[in-house]
Amino acid sequence: ESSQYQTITVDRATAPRVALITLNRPEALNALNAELISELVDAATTLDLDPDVGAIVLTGSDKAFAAGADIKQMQDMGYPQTYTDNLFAEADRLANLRTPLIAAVAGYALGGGCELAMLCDILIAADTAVFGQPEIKLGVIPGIGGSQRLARAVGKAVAMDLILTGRTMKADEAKQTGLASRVVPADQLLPTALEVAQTIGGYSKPATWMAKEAVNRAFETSLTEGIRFERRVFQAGFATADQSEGMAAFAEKRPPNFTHS
Ligand code: CO8
Repeated sequence: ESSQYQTITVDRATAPRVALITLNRPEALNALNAELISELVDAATTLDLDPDVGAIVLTGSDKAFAAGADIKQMQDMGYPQTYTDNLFAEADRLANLRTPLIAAVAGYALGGGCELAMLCDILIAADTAVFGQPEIKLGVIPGIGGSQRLARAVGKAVAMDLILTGRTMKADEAKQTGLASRVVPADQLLPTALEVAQTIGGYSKPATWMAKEAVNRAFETSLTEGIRFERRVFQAGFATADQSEGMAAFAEKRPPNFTHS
């Protein structure tokens, strides 16, 4: 299945209802070029429509999740080309997937690499992870949502500090500031991320999609509107077979048999 791609691999056999996407441009520390973004969007949007996929893990190598957008590909570009190509706008489609997406980050997650990790719903870091938005050192600024998502994830002071100085932060600071939800030893990164994905994939698919949609709403609207939205989606959950099954299973003291419907 993964053979159709040059810059990523896709593995469906790691755990039930889980898909693993691995960035695979080792010669450039997984720097994001147009081809990689296209392939990643193609793979992820295909998996998003697959009824047998309940969660997607996105990872890189031990050395780098991704060391940024591909600087060599960008260096000779001018404004007309970045504008008409809408450089990296395709990546926004990853944020619109409905399937939960888990970033498993080891090594460098810099610039576009950090932004790609922040596009995901859950970020799990190896103790080797290094995060940063060093674009300022190249004379530019983040361009795949970094200024917005980092500020929402860690707050204004830390986001300004990272984006204006270009300094990096290690896994422990990422955990402490709320960018990462967990930090694990490097050899536990993939097992942990796959286990999290398998757990999510085992729950009712409509429920996990609704939960993700509701949390994301918190970043798009007022508290009152967000709560109103949550209540409607919560109530809609009572139209699913999985709600009847989940609650019956609890009452009958047995594991639920979700049909993802
Ligand atoms: N782009 C292209 N090639 C890269 C990149 C990159 N971002 N990062 C590393 N590489 C390449 C290196 O050039 C090198 O290639 P070669 O072997 O041919 O010389 C190879 O990967 C290995 O890298 P290093 O030899 O540098 O490895 P080190 O272990 O010495 O250093 C670092 C690792 C510290 C990660 C270093 O590679 C580095 O600083 N990389 C650049 C990090 C960076 O600045 N990232 C931000 C990029 S800008 C960005 O992401 C903007 C996003 C939004 C753009 C929107 C535009 C409109």
